[in-house]
Amino acid sequence: MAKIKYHLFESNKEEIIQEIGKDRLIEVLKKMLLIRNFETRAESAYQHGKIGGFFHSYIGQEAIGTAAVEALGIDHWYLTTYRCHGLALLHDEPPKELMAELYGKVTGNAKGRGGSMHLFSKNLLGGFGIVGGHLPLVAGAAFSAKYQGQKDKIAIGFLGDGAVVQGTFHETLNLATLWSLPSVFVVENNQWGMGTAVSRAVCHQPIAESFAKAYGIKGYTIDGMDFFNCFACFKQVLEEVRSSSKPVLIEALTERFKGHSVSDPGLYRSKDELQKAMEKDPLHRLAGELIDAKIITQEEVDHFNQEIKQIVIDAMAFADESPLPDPLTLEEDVYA
Ligand SMILES: Cc1ncc(C[n+]2csc(CCOP(=O)(O)OP(=O)(O)O)c2C)c(N)n1
Repeated sequence: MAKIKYHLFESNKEEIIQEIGKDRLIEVLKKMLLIRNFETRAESAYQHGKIGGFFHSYIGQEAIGTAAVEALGIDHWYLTTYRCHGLALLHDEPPKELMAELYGKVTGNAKGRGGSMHLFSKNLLGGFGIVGGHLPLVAGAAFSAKYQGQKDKIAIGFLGDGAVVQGTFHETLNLATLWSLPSVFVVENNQWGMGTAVSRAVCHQPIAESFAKAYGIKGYTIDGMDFFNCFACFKQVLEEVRSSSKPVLIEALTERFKGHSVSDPGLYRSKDELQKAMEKDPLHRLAGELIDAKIITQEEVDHFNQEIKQIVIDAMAFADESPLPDPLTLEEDVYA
């Protein structure tokens, strides 16, 4: 397979550090620590039989969602896949309610009815379990913002590389372009579908640079392991979408450090490949960069990590102690 030539979005780390400032950057790091701790402990709860159904970890991909929310804010419409825990935390949903949702408890984010794949918030219209199924809804959310004259508001949808080969992806990009819908589509290319390498599933790569051309829209490739590179691109794209009211397609190059889901031992990936991927850890990278820039010390990082670990442990205790939903309420809040 020929090596793919990417044109990475250009960004300047020092300028972005200045722009975001010390206090916000520490908050950003804390958010990434929260996602990492939440995922790690929730996965162990799954293995102890506390969580049923599916569980897809966002570990390795944290910089992308974190940078998007930091650059855009949470007042836009967001939609994502089943890998949705991180985005729900970034939308300030309480870790206790999110953990309780994973445990299927009545105190959960969706009263225990949605589980791991269907977390939501006021502006996060959901995690979705059907590959590519949420993409027309991104167009719908962008349409509603435009129709209601909400000039600042855009819709942003995250998808996996596997969803690029779904009809919904192409139908949505076509319509969003035709109708000038203010939307951003972020392909989180973690190199694998369920066990199929992206090169065996998608006929053209780089994904955004190739497919954006077909729709006459802008396409960018970003380093999904580099918070600063992601942030710079999302910030620019927000202005572009607002002024052009055209969709933009982004490909974020990333890696998931776990199997596709908790039940996947990932035997299709060699130990060496995984090791190389983990050397690019976005959380360690950001922490190291903030230490180098004298924004934080290693001791402070460790201290925050301990504090955040405790938040997650408390969330697990809350979920454990919460009751299961009453079966008699099963048909409440059902719209279809
Ligand atoms: C329409 C549809 N087909 C198949 C599946 C089963 N399935 C779930 S996840 C997945 C792989 C998707 O990979 P990708 O889009 O790259 O996302 P990632 O899991 O890597 O984040 C498949 C085939 C599904 N959920 N929906």
